[in-house]
Amino acid sequence: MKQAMPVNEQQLGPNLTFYDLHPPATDMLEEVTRSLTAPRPHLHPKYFYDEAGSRLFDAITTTEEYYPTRTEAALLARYSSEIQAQLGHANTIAEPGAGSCQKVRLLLERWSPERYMPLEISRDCLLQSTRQLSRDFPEVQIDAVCADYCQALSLPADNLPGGRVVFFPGSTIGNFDPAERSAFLRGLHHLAGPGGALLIGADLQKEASRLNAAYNDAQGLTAAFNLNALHHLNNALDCQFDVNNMRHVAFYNETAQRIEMHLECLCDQQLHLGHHQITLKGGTRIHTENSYKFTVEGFTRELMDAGFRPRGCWTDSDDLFSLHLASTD
Ligand code: AVJ
Repeated sequence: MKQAMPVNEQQLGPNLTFYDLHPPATDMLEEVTRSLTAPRPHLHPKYFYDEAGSRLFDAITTTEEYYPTRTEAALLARYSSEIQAQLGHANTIAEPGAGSCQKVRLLLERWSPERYMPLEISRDCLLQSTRQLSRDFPEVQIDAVCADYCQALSLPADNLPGGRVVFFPGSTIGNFDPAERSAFLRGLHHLAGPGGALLIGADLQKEASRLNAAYNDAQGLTAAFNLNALHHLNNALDCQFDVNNMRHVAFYNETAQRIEMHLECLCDQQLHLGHHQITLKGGTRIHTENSYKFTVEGFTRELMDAGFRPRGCWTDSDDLFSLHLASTD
């Protein structure tokens, strides 16, 4: 196993410990330059989530068209005890990419685990959300881990008792391409450890019209969310995107079974990337996100291929969304 780097451990409250795994600062300029000058220009979906972007995402989840968040929340509320019964003793809930730690509250209330371990790359976001959480749940020990969860899936797991439940809601798994997905699911298997389990949300395939509407809401919030990635780059790198001359494009690619989001240049765009200037021709599309849609059978198969044993699957009456429970052994 990889040798853990020195962990800065801080006691921030009676039930709140902060482990700083020093996620390496990525060179944003270098990464963005490489992806915008690639044969197919693209941007990683993480660039959506600056402060404004996180707020826009929250707003999207309240629109009529965007069904995943509320459907998953209803499934969790309805089946939490059934899921818990399948789990045996869930001593620890671990959540990669926990963000504001909102969704887990229902599980903390109903399952009363001993420990909650959010992993989150944004130090500020993690500190803020776990400070509040530790007050609201004084009986839960919170081990907040500041880490890039893609790199840290093997980390402070070692000294914790078995029976970790990894919680990965929201169909975030849909952002990964098939090959990345299988590697990532194996990482989650490792994080859950012996005697552990995975509770994961997966958005389901359905009529294209419904999917297209969910990513083209009438209020234009998804468009604003997509375009906000450019504001984020302008603010962070001063690359001078003319955002008013960029257009949100989102559609269901039925062959690949994914929503694709792009940003299309309505005219030539002169960009400043450090010392370099690049031009994106009018009509160029920057690919900003894939959101894969699954079948229950297909996703169950992927879980098995990653070494999990499926323990249960719950869907809503319209088969919009699925929650999967799988154990590591
Ligand atoms: C957070 C990745 C699950 O794919 O539906 C929402 C992001 N993008 N609207 C999704 C998103 C546009 C969302 N995930």
